Amino acid sequence: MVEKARHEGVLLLTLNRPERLNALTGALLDELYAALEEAREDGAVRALLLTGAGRAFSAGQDLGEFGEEKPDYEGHLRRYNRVVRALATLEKPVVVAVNGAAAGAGMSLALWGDLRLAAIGATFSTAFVRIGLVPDSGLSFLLPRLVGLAKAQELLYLSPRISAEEALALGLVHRLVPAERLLEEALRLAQGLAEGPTRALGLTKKLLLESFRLSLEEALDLEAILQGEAGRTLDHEEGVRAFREKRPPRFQGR
Ligand code: LHQ
Repeated sequence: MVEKARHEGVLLLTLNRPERLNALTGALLDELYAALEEAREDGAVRALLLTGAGRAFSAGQDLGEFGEEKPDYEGHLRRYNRVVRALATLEKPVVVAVNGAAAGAGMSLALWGDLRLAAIGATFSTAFVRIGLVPDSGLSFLLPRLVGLAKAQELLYLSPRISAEEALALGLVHRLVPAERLLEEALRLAQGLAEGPTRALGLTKKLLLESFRLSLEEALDLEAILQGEAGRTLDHEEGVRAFREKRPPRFQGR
């Protein structure tokens, strides 16, 4: 259900239930979580790429998973939340390639990518209110921060299905790519990041996330601490050496 492939320093994860538009089940979420934890532990993985198989990225929660049973959504959301925490706190760059429809929690997951590409023809819908639910998987946190409160209100209250072009204009994605070149472009981007100064990239990601809850004073202090850490890496030494020698750096992720 989650296909894993290695491309040098990139771990490519593909949501692979194309017959159900990669709708999310507890089992799929658990597999995704395990793969993310593996990526965290494995020093050879220096960037992650997440995409979907078939014509959708993900239709969100599999609405058929619970059958007639009254589900315990609060309990079920723990499985979503640990995936979201794993993506948000993975100190390695995450590229998301949105290959088709991203709806509900599928949209939330897509937005947790640090750099997001979409195929021309991909669509985004928050979907939650359409079925009488509230946004989850961090969407209520992330959406106003990405697009501002006014747009977040529109996307959440009215749940329009928006095009890749609109998503680009809103800043939901960073780049659009013709569908047939999406994976290739996303891999190229992820490979470039995997050859980058992994600690500096990971710590930058941490600073951005922390910035949402810190005062200016606290943010300045945290920058100083993490700059101390980045300054002690071999990659920083190499970056400065390469600059002086007027050549491209060869970062090792250490
Ligand atoms: C589906 C689904 C689906 C099952 C399409 N499940 N079959 C977290 C935890 C706790 C509580 C609940 O919520 C959450 C988070 C959430 O994610 S809630 C939001 C759940 N997702 C949705 O409400 C989205 C529903 N789907 C759609 O809006 C559309 O299907 C999208 C925009 C994804 C794709 O549209 P189309 O390309 O026009 O495809 P389609 O609508 O014709 O769907 C194709 C098939 O896939 C169809 O089945 P069928 O047997 O008729 O061919 C759909 O029923 C099925 N499908 N989404 N989430």
